[in-house]
Amino acid sequence: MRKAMWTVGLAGVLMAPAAMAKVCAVSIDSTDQMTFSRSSIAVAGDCTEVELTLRHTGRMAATAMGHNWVLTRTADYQPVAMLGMRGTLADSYLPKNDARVLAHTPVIGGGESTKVRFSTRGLQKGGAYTYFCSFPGHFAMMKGRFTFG
Ligand SMILES: [Cu+2]
Repeated sequence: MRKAMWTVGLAGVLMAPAAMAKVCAVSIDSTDQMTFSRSSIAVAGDCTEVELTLRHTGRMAATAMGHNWVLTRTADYQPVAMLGMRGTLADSYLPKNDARVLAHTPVIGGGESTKVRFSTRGLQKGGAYTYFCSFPGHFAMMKGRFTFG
């Protein structure tokens, strides 16, 4: 009897973190016209993780009109994008191991889709964030405001 009660109690404790986790799905499209389908993404403050899906609805190859989705603080967006221009396709046109890159997908071409899942733990509620495409030359047109909370 005592053992059975202990088991029930432990199960309750183990389930608690799972009950609090909330994965919020967001999606955005990108095109052969060098555009994103939306200019802002808002994630609710109770989301513990974000699962972002990026689709490329065009037909052009990743080497010619590749797109990715990169999240940084708004203050970091231009410096990171500038460094990305010197990067390679294999590195998703991003500086390696740069903590300013909060989340990113790989670069995809027309007809492809990709996902990135990231924790909101490092995000500040009400902070200023920008998402953009780091393919060289795209960041000025392909960007948007990301808000959390
Ligand atoms: Cu792009």
